Amino acid sequence: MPDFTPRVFSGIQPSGGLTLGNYLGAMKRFVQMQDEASHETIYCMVDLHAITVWQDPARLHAATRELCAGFIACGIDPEKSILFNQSRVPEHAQLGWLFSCVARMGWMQRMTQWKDKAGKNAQNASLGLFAYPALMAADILIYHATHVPVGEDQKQHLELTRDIAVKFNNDFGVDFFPITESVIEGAATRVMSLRDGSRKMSKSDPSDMSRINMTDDTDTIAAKIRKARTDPEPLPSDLKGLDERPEARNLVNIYAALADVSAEQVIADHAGQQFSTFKPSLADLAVAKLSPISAEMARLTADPAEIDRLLARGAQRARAVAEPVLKQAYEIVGMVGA
Ligand code: AQP
Repeated sequence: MPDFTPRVFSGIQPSGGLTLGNYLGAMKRFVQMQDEASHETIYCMVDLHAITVWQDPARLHAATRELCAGFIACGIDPEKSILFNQSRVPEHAQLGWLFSCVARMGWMQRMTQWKDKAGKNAQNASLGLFAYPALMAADILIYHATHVPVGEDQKQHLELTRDIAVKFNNDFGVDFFPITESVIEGAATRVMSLRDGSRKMSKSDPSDMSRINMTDDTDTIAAKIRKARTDPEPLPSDLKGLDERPEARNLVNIYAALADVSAEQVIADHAGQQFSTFKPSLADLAVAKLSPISAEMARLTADPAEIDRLLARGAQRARAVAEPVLKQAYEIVGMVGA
């Protein structure tokens, strides 16, 4: 394998508003990785992924701009990182097609996200939803990215990205695509729904009470935490005591991730507390951490022309990396005129 330039890529779908799950599971790590000097960082609003399930066009347009504001408000600096929306860089879809021809149907059928999202009605799901992981592999490999920070739910897709890179390299006898590492780290790599501790917090959950949106105001955040489902027991004195208590475990993890401490530390500090005491502390912490971000998002969203300018500039920088990689991939595959 050649030495690949250390490069970080990740994306978020503008399929709704940014949630606390996206923030703690992905965005916080994006910002840390941006601020480490050892690699370049490329972050993307993956609008082509969002339309694998129906999106209202006007809503998608607004959500993409709002997500861009979210990236910046959380600490992504569009000068340090390349920040853009996926559809503006056509090389993603072009490499995605090559990967649709490399990946196998059986691989896609095993994806738990496909099974969850298509549900019992798989015959009616879009072909794009089925092929989602091939396009995701292209998002990553079009930049020869070596590291991808994601939440726990994306682990399987990252493994598939590695399988696609290996198969492409083997099929064509090249060492062209890197074998990308996933970076799944932090106290909240899987933030669960506030209404059901067995489901992940999700932008597209029909219940708004299941999630904290990064644009929720102070009262809404406090009300959602107060009404979060829990059990009647107080907090235990060690982490093992949370083993069969998914909702309690979730609130402890959220507290830990927001406070930048370990879950063990949260338990040590709050052992024996009833949720009537713990929830208000968590609500205060969440408001203190999230309010400045939502205020900054509102400020940035009020200037859509500036957001569009930043996205256009980001896409230009992204294409400068992506174009030569696609050209070489086309040459490897045997396209005339590549
Ligand atoms: N609940 C979560 N906990 C931890 N990390 C999460 N991520 C998403 N939800 C959680 C991480 O956020 C990044 C962007 O995710 P995405 O928008 O591309 O898609 P998703 O994982 O499908 O997120 P949603 O919110 O559930 O969107 P919808 O409802 O549209 O499907 C990823 O790194 C993801 O791991």
